[in-house]
Amino acid sequence: MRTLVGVLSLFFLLTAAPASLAEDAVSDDGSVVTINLTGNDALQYNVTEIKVAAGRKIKLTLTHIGKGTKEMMGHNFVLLKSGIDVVQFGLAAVSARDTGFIPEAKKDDVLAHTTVVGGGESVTIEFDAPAAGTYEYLCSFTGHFGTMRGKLVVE
Ligand SMILES: [Cu+2]
Repeated sequence: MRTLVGVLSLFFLLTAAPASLAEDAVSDDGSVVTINLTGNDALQYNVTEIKVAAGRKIKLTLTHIGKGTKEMMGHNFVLLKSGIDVVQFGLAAVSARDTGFIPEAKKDDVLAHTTVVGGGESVTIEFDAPAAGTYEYLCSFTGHFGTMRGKLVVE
């Protein structure tokens, strides 16, 4: 019986952890929304849906919590304008290494973006929340958009 309780509490601990981490990742003080986004060596962001109230300033920090180098396993955060296709952007970004994986021809599709970081590094950007709507974000490093993407919902 004791073992069963132990197993169950471990189970709850494991299943509860990601959700609480995701909640901790976003905080709103009434004027500024602080977002602590992470990327790891398994091509994952910690949060794939972020809800923000309209009119806020957004302070976003992207931290690479893995060990991969910027050259091999770099991560960034690219927020696209509403209606821009993540896959098309991601494919175009493959050949845009020299410009931080922001393709010159598609830079008008971007609302905000960070530079590329490697393992252990972080970068912070600030921008105004766009108008109410849903906006997609991705890591535009070669091939990462398959798993490293999410939605910013402004309400
Ligand atoms: Cu990445």
